[in-house]
Amino acid sequence: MGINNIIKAIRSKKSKRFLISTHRNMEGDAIGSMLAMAELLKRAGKKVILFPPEDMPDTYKFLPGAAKVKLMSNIKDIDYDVACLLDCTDIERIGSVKVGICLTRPILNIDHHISNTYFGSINWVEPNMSSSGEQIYHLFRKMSIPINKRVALYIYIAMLTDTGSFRYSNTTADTHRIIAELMQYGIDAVDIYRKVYEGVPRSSLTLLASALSTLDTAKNGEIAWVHVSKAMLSSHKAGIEETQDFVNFPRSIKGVKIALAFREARKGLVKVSLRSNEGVDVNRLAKQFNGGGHSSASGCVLKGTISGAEKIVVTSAKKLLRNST
Ligand SMILES: [Mn+2]
Repeated sequence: MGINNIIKAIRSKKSKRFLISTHRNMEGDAIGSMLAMAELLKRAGKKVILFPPEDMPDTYKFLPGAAKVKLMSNIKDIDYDVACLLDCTDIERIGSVKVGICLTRPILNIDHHISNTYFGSINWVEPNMSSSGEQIYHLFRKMSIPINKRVALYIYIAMLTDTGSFRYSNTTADTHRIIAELMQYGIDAVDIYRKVYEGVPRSSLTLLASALSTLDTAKNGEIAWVHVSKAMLSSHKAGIEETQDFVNFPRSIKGVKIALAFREARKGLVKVSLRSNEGVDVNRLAKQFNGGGHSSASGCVLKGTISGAEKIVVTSAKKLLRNST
């Protein structure tokens, strides 16, 4: 089992210094898992080097220990024994900090994406778990390291955000059991919800209004999508990170099986978010375009224009629905 091999690697006397990293565009799971893993390793008597692919996003700066999540200035020549990569489908997802990872040293790959490429020297992949944070919870329990309020908060944030506040299909009975347990450490769910999801800039809402006006559908309303162009971003003075959840709006329409959001990251590069209802496997769709993720939530990147990307992905989405009914 993956978890046992991970524990063995952590306990090994030869492994003293651990480097921890995660994917770019860090969200709640990436950040929560990284901080929780750092606590676990420290309490197991290890030295920890936090090695994030970017600076801490503003939303999560309220977390204790947030100040330590900073992109290092010299990402090369980092001295460590074992690298621990969290919530990453493949090693490319850590972005430019990859140059700091020495491929001859062990890599622990802890992830919950079905599309994981098993890039590590030790791989622990749990597609049935809600989040990498949930995996770290099991590490604490299995290693008999007590959880405290701070760790409970990190894991709570990871599970809250990756399940879309316990709405997505990765929300299981185990998810709720673990959350109930974490709340006993004094988690203030109302306060966290407000900090993570609200307090959005005005620009996010005006941009959303404009994105919603691009709503289009196909196949009798079973496929629905919106887009955000570079021009829309600049006219609302908004950043692309403010559009991460936009795909949930077409997804919420009655009868929609596949929802898409096309976001122009820069000229000639379109990020596509794919979501599904009723068990449709959009990971298969994302894979056709060298992307991946989970069966009900995936992503891919296409070169070209937004309208070009819409045409080709919607055509494939229609085919997927035709073949799955
Ligand atoms: Mn995750």
